[in-house]
Amino acid sequence: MEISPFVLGLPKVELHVHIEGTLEPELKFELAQRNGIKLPFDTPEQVRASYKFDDLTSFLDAYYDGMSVLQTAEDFYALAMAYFRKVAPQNLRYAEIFFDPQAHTSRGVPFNTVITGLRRAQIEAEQQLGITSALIMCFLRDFQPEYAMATLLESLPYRRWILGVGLDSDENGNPPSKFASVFARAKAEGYLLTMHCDVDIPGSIEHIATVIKEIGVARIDHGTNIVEDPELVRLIAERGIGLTSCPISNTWVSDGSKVALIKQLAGEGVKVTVNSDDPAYFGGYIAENYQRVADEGDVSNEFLTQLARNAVDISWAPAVLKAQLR
Ligand code: ES4
Ligand code: ZN
Repeated sequence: MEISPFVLGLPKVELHVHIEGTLEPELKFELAQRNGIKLPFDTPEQVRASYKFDDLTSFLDAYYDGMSVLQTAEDFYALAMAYFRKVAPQNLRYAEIFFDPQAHTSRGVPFNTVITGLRRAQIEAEQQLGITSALIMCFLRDFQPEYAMATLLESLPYRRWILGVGLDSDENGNPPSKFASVFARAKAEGYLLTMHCDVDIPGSIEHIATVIKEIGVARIDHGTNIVEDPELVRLIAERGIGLTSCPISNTWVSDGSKVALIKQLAGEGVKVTVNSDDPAYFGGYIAENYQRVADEGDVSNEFLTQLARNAVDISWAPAVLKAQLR
């Protein structure tokens, strides 16, 4: 994909990227070698060729399998540093980055290992690349809420390094209501709240209503099918609850890019944003996702600027930083 000079130069904010989803095949091989792990592929090209997803399940299988190479704090540092180096030339200024601690603690990698590695990369990226970032801890919704609660309690000593909490993984059969008490506790502990509401899944619109009216989230990850309920659209526009849409990701795990819905929602006053989700798996970082909107949506540069501005507005950056990002 050709990135236009305008898209490349646009100062960007990323609000929906899973750090584990930035693991490129080359780094996967390097870490496997370092840790003495045998991968079921011979080359990074073979790994990349295997990334052909028909749905969320086929993606999540590859995503969780790939994480086996992440063992030490050094590995998590390398993962995050590679991400920052990749997006620095795309003029990424600020990122709120998801991480999935349970995808690691469930296979015996301590929480402390994960977060100290990521944290070191964040500090270095700020000093060396001028990218400020924050972490959002995601709970895996296909595990029991008790495990999410235990993870929440385990995170408390690292409270100052974590801005908020989210909910990801397979939403089918795992509605937001299942995690209401975990999110209530997270809120009481001072965490900001967001949740994935995937598009094109059964019950999605009810899930969106729950996260807005009962959980009280500040943002919704994906959620563009909120258009099905104009009353909810009005509500989020009024409250400034933003959406973090991921066009290229949506082409792989849902029914299309949702660029038309991004345009519609922006037109209705919703703070909708463009993000990358799992760029190493879906083949597009932040700039490629903006370019996808530009190419498919036939939109003006002013519109793209508005999307970037929306991301600053709905970000959880401190006011001083927000002012700089604008
Ligand atoms: C994810 Cl695309 C997607 N959907 C749900 N959970 C996820 N975690 C990482 N990528
Ligand atoms: Zn996501």
